[in-house]
Amino acid sequence: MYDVGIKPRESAVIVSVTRKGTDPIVIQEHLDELELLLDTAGADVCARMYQERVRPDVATALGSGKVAELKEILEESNATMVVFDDDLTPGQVRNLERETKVKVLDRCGVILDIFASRARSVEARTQVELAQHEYLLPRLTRMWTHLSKQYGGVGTRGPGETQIETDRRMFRQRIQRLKEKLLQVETQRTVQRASREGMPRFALVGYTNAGKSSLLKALAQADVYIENRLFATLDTTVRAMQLPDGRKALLSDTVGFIRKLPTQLIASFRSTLAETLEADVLLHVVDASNEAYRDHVDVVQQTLASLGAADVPVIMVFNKIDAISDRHRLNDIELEFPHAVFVSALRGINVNRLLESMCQTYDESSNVLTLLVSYEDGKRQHGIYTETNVIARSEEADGIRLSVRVPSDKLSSFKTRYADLLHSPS
Ligand SMILES: Nc1nc2c(ncn2[C@@H]2O[C@H](COP(=O)(O)OP(=O)(O)OP(=O)(O)O)[C@@H](O)[C@H]2O)c(=O)[nH]1
Ligand SMILES: [Mg+2]
Repeated sequence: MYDVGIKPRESAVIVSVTRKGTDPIVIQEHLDELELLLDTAGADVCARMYQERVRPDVATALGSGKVAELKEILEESNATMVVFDDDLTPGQVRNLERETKVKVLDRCGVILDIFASRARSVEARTQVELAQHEYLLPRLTRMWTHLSKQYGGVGTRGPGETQIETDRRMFRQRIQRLKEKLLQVETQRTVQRASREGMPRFALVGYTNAGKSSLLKALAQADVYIENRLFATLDTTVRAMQLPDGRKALLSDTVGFIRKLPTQLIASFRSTLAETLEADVLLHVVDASNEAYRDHVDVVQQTLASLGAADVPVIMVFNKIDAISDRHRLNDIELEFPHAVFVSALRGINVNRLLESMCQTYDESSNVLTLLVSYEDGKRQHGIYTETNVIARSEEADGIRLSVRVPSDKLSSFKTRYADLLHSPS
């Protein structure tokens, strides 16, 4: 895979260009998060700066005065790169690099770097590599200038246009091949998925580091990777678990979301996410101890909507309540989210209450039908058992009465095919 640019324990200056009138607290929160991202990528932050502008400068994002200030900061520090919290155009990166003589990255570049170093499974690696190629394609000039700097020393000119054209062609071919490879993996997954049908399915979603994997561990007693870093999880994990009434269910844990998650990443992770989002109920996990929890909730809701999952029933789960000392904070959240469940995955607080809520939400949200099938019709009995979740069965004079739960996406087709057996619940 390509290295977007960060070497372990480099030092960076971070920059934010914001619209006029942005709340300074919000700016600092965003820069805090960028600092955390850089820490995860392996770099330290030695200085931060921001500028409010009506709109970012077309050539250098920052105004010329601020660029001069940035150069001074760079001279006085040992920083080897500048990282912008905002998306930069390839042109802005080039101009800024020429001015500052250090590497210039944007937030997307950093997130891609983290994903690249953390992806483990073949699928995640392919997805990340695809996203990187899509991101780098318009920026190839810059990358090659980097390479020539790295290998040819400062001052060497970038490669000629012919070289860049050849590389662009190579990138396009590679993108094509990666897309084909992903399609193959997806087909395999559809086959695996079919064998899991019928069980209630829950999916953990939420901002990165909210505690999704910790909840998977608490709910399904699964041994999963948990770390106080962003994007600890990149591969989707599905675990079987037991609901309080004894039913078996499936619970999945997947990659977390973040503000400005690169569109290239959302696009290439779409199929993994789509599988997760086909769940009957989503558990939206929020780190209630984070000052910016409200923004996190918005980001996750927007991301879910952009993935077409806005209509899936959701349980709001506010996690890390053990780490909140301010009782008012909890009261505020309770007022705004009256149906939310407050838990601590780490301490096991209220896990049982969450399990109850999962049962209840699933039952309320799913579609229960009653069917009467004749004793002789073994074929259709078999069909019903494979396609639905049978909740109750009673043998009666005129046939077998079955109460079944049908996944929402299959409901209308199921009703059409079994119309003659449908019975109003008695
Ligand atoms: N105090 C406290 N810390 C928690 C709790 N739940 C999780 N954590 C910590 O929060 C950090 C992140 O937990 P994870 O479970 O890895 O979070 P995640 O949502 O899976 O994060 P990503 O996979 O990186 O998106 C870890 O250091 C956990 O130990 C909790 O209830 N209380
Ligand atoms: Mg995780």
